[in-house]
Amino acid sequence: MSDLAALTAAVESGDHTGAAQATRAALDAGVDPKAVLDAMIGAMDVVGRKFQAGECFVPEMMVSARAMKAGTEIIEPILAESGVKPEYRAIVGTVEGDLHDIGKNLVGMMWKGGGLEVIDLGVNVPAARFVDAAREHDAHLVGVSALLTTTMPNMRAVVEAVRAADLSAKVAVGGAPVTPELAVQIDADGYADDAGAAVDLARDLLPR
Ligand code: B1M
Repeated sequence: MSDLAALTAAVESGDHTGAAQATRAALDAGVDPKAVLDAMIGAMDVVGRKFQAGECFVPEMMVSARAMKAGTEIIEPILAESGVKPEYRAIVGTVEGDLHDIGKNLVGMMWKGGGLEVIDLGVNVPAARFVDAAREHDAHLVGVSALLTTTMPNMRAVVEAVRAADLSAKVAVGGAPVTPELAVQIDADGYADDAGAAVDLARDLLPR
């Protein structure tokens, strides 16, 4: 079995030790860190489809998420190695009511890799906390993630709170159920489909 296949299998089965070992083995073998990340994202997709089909349940999703984290913790410093002092600051968080953090963590990781300083507020973040943090850190960008159709509308409150506070920070949104149309409807400054696209979006939104 190739290292990437072993990694996929480890994330799917929730084997965090195996995921860490396979990640290290793939990197040692010279596999591109982005390909390693993509293998884990693909595995989480499989877990999500199984959950939807009633073939696995919340505990299985949790152990898979833990296995993916074991892999991403190894990749993060490599992706973040830019050696350049960050010119811009970004706040990231998962919207209020939502506990999913893997996608948000990846966006934060990729933004760091793209040269931004990133302040991660975690999950279940109320709109007022995004605003307080953006003000406190004089942030240029606020990134909001949502994974549930039920919490996605809470992103509107973040956009509104940022505008009401008269902050100049741009607001970027994303997450599996979020669409470019929704981003326009809630007056966000931009939408990105995945963590790679979030880097391009940040470059578009921030002045050079
Ligand atoms: Co949850 N869950 N979950 N879950 N979970 C989903 C999202 C779901 C689609 C599964 C399914 O039914 N197929 C479904 C939502 C259905 C819906 O709303 N329509 C669901 C559900 C229902 C639930 C619960 C309600 C289940 C329950 O309790 N009955 C519950 C809700 C808890 C809550 O939040 N209040 C719940 C709980 C959980 C766990 C805690 C067990 C666990 C999360 C653990 C964790 O995050 N630490 C979990 C997991 C793991 C998933 C799935 C399987 C995987 C999510 C994930 O991490 N994907 C998920 C199914 C799926 O998405 N396939 C599912 C990998 C990650 C890399 O992708 O987060 O989409 P994603 O991020 C992507 C892009 O979306 C984008 O970039 C990333 C990729 O590069 N992106 C951004 C994300 N944020 C961005 C921000 C940006 C730009 C891009 O700009 C700022």
